[in-house]
Amino acid sequence: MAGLRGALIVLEGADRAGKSTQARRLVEALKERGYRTEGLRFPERTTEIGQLIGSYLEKKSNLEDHTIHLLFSANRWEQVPMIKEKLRSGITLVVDRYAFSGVAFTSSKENFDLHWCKQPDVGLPKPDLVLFLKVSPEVAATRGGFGNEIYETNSFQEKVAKRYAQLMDDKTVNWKLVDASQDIENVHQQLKELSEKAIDDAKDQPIGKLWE
Ligand code: Z5A
Ligand code: MG
Repeated sequence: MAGLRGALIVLEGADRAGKSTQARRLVEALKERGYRTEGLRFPERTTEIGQLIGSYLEKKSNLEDHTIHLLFSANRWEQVPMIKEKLRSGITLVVDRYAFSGVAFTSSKENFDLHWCKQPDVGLPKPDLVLFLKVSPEVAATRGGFGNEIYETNSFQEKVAKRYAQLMDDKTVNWKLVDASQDIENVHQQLKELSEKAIDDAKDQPIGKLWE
């Protein structure tokens, strides 16, 4: 409908929680229900900045910890004009990881605090809904082992889980926790329901600014 904007819907959660699987299914289901919907992911590895990030994650290059944090954030900011344009034209965006991943991962490193980590992402388009897929490390382990990327170790992922929990205490963000240890279809149905409500709630609201 002309004049009504789309919603910004983000999926977050631990390694192998099913974010990418669910993001794909959600985009398709929302389209079938008649919502103009597109998917995005972060990191977006195809841009010049994204290629630097990809090389770091694959351990092909080493980047200083503040530097890689800022590159992850820059990789989001470079997409902001496109994100705003799509939302304003009525397209709903389903995003696989966003600033919350950025903060949870870097702040799990030595000598980084949550406050510093949030600053580069302050003012990004604020998600209308953040779906947190919660899964225990034991259940995640049944979905295959870790890959070979830099953060894929048990000890680091445990720290990340604690940082996510701290971020979820922030009630200015519309977090919805979903039990992602259920089967794919059950999780999908819940995400679809929550998303349709968010689309309806957001359609005549201005786009917010994250952490401002
Ligand atoms: N990172 C960062 O440091 N800073 C940032 O700002 C950002 C990211 C944005 C790359 O991310 C890394 O970058 C990541 C965070 C960091 N490091 N780590 N870890 P990525 O998004 O590219 O990571 P990934 O490789 O896609 O993995 P993932 O996202 O952790 O997995 P997932 O998307 O949540 O899971 P999936 O691929 O959908 O599913 C995993 C498997 O489980 C697959 O075989 C599915 O078929 C299966 N699956 C899924 N759901 C189920 C259910 N419900 N039951 C049974 N099996 C299931
Ligand atoms: Mg994924």
